[in-house]
Amino acid sequence: MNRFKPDLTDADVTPRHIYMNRRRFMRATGTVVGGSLIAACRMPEETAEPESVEQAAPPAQDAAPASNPEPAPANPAVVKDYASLTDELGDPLNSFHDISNYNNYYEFTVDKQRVAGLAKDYPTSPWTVEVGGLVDKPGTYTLADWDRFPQEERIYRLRCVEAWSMVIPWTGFPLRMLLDEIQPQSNAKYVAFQTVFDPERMPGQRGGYNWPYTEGLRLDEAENDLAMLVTGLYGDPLPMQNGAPIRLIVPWKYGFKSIKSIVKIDLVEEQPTSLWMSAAPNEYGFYSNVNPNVNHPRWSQARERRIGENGRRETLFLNGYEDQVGYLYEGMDLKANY
Ligand SMILES: Nc1nc2c(c(=O)[nH]1)N[C@H]1C(S)=C(S)[C@@H](COP(=O)(O)O)O[C@H]1N2
Ligand SMILES: [Mo]
Repeated sequence: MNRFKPDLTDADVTPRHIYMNRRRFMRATGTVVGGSLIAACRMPEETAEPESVEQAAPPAQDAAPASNPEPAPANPAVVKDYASLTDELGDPLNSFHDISNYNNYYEFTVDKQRVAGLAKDYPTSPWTVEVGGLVDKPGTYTLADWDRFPQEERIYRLRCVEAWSMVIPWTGFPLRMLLDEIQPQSNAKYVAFQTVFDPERMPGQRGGYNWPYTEGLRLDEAENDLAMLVTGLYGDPLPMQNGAPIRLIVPWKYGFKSIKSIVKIDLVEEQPTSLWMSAAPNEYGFYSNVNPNVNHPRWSQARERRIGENGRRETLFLNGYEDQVGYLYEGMDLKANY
């Protein structure tokens, strides 16, 4: 059985294509942005590292040739210079390339660098999500239904239980908005999620685990504003490898809680058992909050490798979102409730 392994060797460092996102920007605008300014957004102590030097000098071939300008976008107002954005802690975004080519999606393969190739042709339309359980207004949601919710972009850190992390600009809406619409009944205590089950097209589902992939949140966690249903990445529709057409993002929990390609959402009374809880109950609990003080039985969670960086950085309690979600765990023993 394949289980998460700590991602701590240099052998699996993703090839960095730091400027892919910038190229997309330039393609859209036909202009070259001030690439050398971008490194200034990085934290000062990192500027001496080779990687930052590399960032300060974008490769020449990345610039659009002046003699061959590409058409301006239909709506220039929506074009963003993602390369200049940071999270609220001041750290730059990971590139679109890294975010969409280094994925955990065990339904396809356990090889993070092969997921994109295997997932890219998966049909994501039409797609329905059955929403029900202990609610007053259950329903079958189609892709068009998600457009009814006001979409916003949020930059979140994603911290995998394997001890790597990225900074990612997602598009979507708070899960709370869906919950408000379906009206949970008073005995509903948890939200249970399920990924599509399709072993013909998803080779990973032909064995190994208790498929389909399932996850769950306590209702008050699900109602927290940070919990998002996500339909986009870098301003574009979500790629399949990132969980198209709709996935959960709960940025204060280990990445595996952020279940992809959802087909079912149920309000339930009992705490749901996730795929990872059933695979290795001593290693993966229901809460799975990012916590540098509670180690995985097989490795430390104190530090992490930010994809695209050398070295390690300290892992932050609740992945740096304690101010927003700390109240959910007041008085709880987070070692016992791992
Ligand atoms: N259905 C499903 N959802 C999943 C996974 C998976 O294998 N299957 N992997 C999880 C893990 S371990 C992580 S770290 C994140 C990765 O999301 P990303 O590929 O968009 O970065 O997705 C999570 N959601
Ligand atoms: Mo993960």
